[in-house]
Amino acid sequence: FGHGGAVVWLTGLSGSGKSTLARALERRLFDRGALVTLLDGDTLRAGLNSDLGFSDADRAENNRRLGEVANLLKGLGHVVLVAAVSPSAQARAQVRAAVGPGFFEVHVSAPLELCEQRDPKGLYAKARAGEIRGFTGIDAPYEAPVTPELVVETDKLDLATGVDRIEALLAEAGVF
Ligand code: GGZ
Repeated sequence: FGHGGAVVWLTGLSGSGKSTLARALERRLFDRGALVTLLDGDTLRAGLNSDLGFSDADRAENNRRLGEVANLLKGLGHVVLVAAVSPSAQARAQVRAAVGPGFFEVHVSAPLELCEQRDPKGLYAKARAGEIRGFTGIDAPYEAPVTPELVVETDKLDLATGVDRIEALLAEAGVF
């Protein structure tokens, strides 16, 4: 995939563990000498994507932009980790097509009930109270990947094992 570049796209519910996995994987790959960049959907909404909300169209545009930035960095040899809810299968398929070879879709999965228990930012509580509308898993859909490159079940695996699985996926593909 060019100079070792790849895009690892972490999709899953809010609270499923995408950011936690991505940060741990970033550290692991960095320590092994990879050029690695983490693009967190939530973080990039503060700047690049500050004009976007959570309608289907805005989420698709958010995911498209994340994909474009990831693809640019991939071309420079980065292993790009993207953590975004990315609930639309079609939006993810479009990113996959835009990136081409070297795209790895990882479903970071945990039961909704567990994500809701974790509720690190109190957003599920707000969604249940009707203070947030269109919250993924509550009153907006999440389309789980049908054929992702990998599923990491964060309710069953500890963090290190989840990171191991993604590292193994990349190693098998000859990325890093
Ligand atoms: C889903 C929302 C919403 C709604 C705010 N639905 O767990 P978090 O807090 O840190 O991650 C979620 C983040 C989702 O942004 P993404 O850019 O990853 O989403 S998407 O790919 O769908 O564009 C959550 C918070 O923003 N958040 N409102 N309505 N998540």
